[in-house]
Amino acid sequence: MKITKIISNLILLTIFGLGIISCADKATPLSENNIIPKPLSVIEAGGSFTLTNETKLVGLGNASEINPVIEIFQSLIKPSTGFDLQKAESGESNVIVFEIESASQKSPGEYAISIDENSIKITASNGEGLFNGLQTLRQLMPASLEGKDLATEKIKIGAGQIQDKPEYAYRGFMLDVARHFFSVEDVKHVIDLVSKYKINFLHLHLSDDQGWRIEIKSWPLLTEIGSKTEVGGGEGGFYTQEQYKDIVAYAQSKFITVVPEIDMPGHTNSALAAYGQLNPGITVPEKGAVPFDRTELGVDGMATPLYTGIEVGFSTLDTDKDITYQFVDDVIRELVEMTPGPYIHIGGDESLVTELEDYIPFMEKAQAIVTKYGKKSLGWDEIAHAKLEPGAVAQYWAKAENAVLAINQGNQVLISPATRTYLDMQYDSTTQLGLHWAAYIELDDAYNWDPTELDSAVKRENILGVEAPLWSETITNREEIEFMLFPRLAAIAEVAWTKKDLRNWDSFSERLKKHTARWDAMGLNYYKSPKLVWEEKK
Ligand code: TNX
Repeated sequence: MKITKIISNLILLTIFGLGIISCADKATPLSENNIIPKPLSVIEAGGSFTLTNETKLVGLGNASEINPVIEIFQSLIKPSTGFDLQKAESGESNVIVFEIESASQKSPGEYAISIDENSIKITASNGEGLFNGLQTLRQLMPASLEGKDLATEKIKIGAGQIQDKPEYAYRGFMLDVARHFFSVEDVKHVIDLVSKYKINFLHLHLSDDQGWRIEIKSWPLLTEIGSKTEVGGGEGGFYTQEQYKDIVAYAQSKFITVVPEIDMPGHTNSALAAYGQLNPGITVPEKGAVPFDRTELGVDGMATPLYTGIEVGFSTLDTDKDITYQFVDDVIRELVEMTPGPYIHIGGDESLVTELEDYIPFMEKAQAIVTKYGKKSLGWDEIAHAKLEPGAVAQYWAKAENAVLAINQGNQVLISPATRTYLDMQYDSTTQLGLHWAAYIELDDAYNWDPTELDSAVKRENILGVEAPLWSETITNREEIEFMLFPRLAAIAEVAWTKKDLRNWDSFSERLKKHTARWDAMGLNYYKSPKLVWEEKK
């Protein structure tokens, strides 16, 4: 072979070789992102940004709002890269800028990201917007970022611009800690998971027939007696006020507002088991009734047995007695004292043994107490039979006609149709966990609907937002929570965040399929829905 030929072959090999290397290191173009929920607009540009150990983090604007978000970013990057990213006052290249604009036009939660070779800049009008931007940026980085192990992958992010803002201001998830109790650590884990999908409200269902889960200092037997069991007869549990405040603060650090629920006047057997004075004398179904030894506590003879079954609708507070309203006032007052968010949820569902003529004044008085303590009431859709206070919200779960009653009173509705958003419903008839009284809810059922299409009287402006409840009659631990949430929570989060005309199943399912690499890296126990076409894993 001639020497020139050898040289030209060597040159070709080098170019080819470099080509392979740079290919492996290439950033995914921004337009090929798999961001969930889908942003408002993504515009791709040439080039990419590379994150290194030298990348500096710059905050512009109100430091007390920005620094916590920067800290979340630092701890997100550290485990899989080993990078100890430092803050800097300013910088021209290799910087990530977190900016809260003064006099911003952006709504709360809205953000923009611009990426070029030298910098990434996230801008927002508040910390929540920056945090949302961070959750998007996280999904532009390799899946290995979600794992705990050190990965060698380079972090390259395709250049371009993202504009994004939520369709609905309230994007909620509800956890039923009454039917089965979940520890503070489990609740924090759930907060971590749902915050990745820009969920910003956590509704805690804190009381039901089977258990009272929040310490109320003025009525101590609620927890001393009422918390002692759960569905199936386990030991139950409750949050002390300190623990509840810890959950609230943790949620706040992820820009999630806690909405505490005390379900009334039905779903109250655990309270009636503690304080017989509240009981009008209706008995508990035998199946699931657990006598509680009160000899040392000397409780009123009207107290009911504890209850571990799942049948609903048999209990009610005595709506005629003054002591009942003292009870409601004390409970709401103590809840308000530890709840910075605007809403107290007062339940109101399935009060099947409360006459409507008793139910209506009860729900009106309960709302007035919430208002007196400076908060707004949320209640299940039946609450709309009562006169609603201004700003009170009805949570549509079963009956569109109740949602319409609320709207006709000038109030907004929170959308949680049991047939679409109930994460305790089985995926299909073969899935072990869950119930199916409302529907089987496969991934596409959770995705292919829109809050504005439920009833012609429920218009966009009547809707505060969307919430996905996880009732826990059949759910007992963290792995089971994960299984019922994922992938459906990702679908509902997109329904709540992304405008209807930007959403479609083909795009969602394509993105989600690739997105599951992140769940694999996290070790998440998610349901492998047959609605996604799974590629063989090598
Ligand atoms: C209905 S939804 C209920 C809950 C149950 C749930 C089970 C609602 C307001 N009430 O008490 O846990 O069904 O799916």
